[in-house]
Amino acid sequence: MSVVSGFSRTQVGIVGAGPAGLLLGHLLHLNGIDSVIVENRDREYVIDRVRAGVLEQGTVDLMRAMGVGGGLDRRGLRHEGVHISFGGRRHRIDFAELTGGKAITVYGQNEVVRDLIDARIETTRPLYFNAQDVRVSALDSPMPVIRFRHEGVEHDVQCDFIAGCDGFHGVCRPSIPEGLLTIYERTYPFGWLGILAEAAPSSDELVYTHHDRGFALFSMRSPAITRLYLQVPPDESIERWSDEAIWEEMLTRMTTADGWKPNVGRIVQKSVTPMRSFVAAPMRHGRLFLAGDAAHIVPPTGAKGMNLAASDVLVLAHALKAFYETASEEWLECYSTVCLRRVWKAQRFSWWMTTLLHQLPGESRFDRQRQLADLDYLTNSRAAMLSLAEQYVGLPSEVLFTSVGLQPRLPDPSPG
Ligand code: RFL
Ligand code: PHB
Repeated sequence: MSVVSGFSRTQVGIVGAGPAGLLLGHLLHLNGIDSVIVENRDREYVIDRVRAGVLEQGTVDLMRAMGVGGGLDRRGLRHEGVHISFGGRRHRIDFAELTGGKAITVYGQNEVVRDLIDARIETTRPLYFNAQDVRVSALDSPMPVIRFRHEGVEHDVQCDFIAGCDGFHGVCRPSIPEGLLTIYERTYPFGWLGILAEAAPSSDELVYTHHDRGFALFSMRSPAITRLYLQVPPDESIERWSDEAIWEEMLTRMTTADGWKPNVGRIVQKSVTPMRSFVAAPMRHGRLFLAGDAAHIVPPTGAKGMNLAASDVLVLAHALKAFYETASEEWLECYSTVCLRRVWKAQRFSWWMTTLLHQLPGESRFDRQRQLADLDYLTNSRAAMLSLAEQYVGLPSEVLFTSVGLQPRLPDPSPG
């Protein structure tokens, strides 16, 4: 039986403690803005979920400037390039040389979320895990409300604004009245089978492989853990894949003519993910602002999802800060427009990487030769390599760090 605990009040109610919600909460904290974060899963589940691994240069710079980059600086792996493999040969694209020193950092989303939860707890601002029956209402009034049950107690949080950071399957987007959102969607006729293996990475950088049997991706999480993906049918059952079958297929697709291949080790996690492109626009209804996967999904081939979540909340934090400091709603009004410019460029890039590298069922001989010509052009033209590099490391931010009171910081030099 639950009891009513009454009402509480906050400036910004945040639904979801993934990267978007936690980063937003901390940006607001650094600007003296109060928030309550409400998450429907438990802390371990949120941290253990295996997902993204690649952080753009701008996401790394943002976390560092926010004072939450310590783990990233100690355990993140800076990569100054990436390999594109096709026809049995690897071709390196040198990000640092092409973009004036920019790079990506491989640091698991688990670690990002763990670091942000620690930072939130240190602020002593409220963060509820395991919240049940989370609902949002009065979205187009000046005081929207988040309701939920926590440890048997009903909570009613009155907010100035609500940030819907509750991912693709959350409650915020479906709470917007029907007909107000335009949905843009594309599903792909394949998915990714992903594994984590106890094996030292055999390459210092990621390898994206185009192969007649389908796409494969070599990545990593640490000097002892390799992360690998295989293109599979979209509804593939993971039970159909024994560990031996996974390794055989990985090695068949990834081994190159010079003998490079991933190291084999014990598989400690495996799952299948469907692939879709999705945008809901506008990313705002009244006083509800959607951010991250709640508003858009990209196929993971461009490694953009978590990075887009970070750029959305940087724009949102800036808009909220401007509102509280000057009562101006100008930035809140253009939040969706500003975010969607970046979102659509990331959508285009992720779609392009996906269609460049995967086997498309039913493709014609013409399509196949065009794909190979695209790969040949990409790996031999400086202009094409630069285009990939500048998008992969991340296009410039829409909002300056200084506009949310942050100063750029150098990496933390302290060892391990
Ligand atoms: P999240 O991470 O889904 O967090 C949403 C949170 O909201 C909670 N929630 C609710 N809370 C309260 N009430 C409700 N009713 C709720 N419903 C849901 C959820 O439990 C969760 O904690 O969304 P957010 O914060 O927008 O972050 C987005 C990223 O998680 C996502 O875009 C990335 O993981 C995508 N992605 C990648 N992104 C990158 O930038 N680089 C990568 O290398 C990369 N690789 C990947 C990826 C995603 C993958 N999968 C599994 C989809 C690789 C893969 C395989
Ligand atoms: C990962 O390391 O999980 C990863 C890397 C690159 C991608 C997607 C996922 O494009």
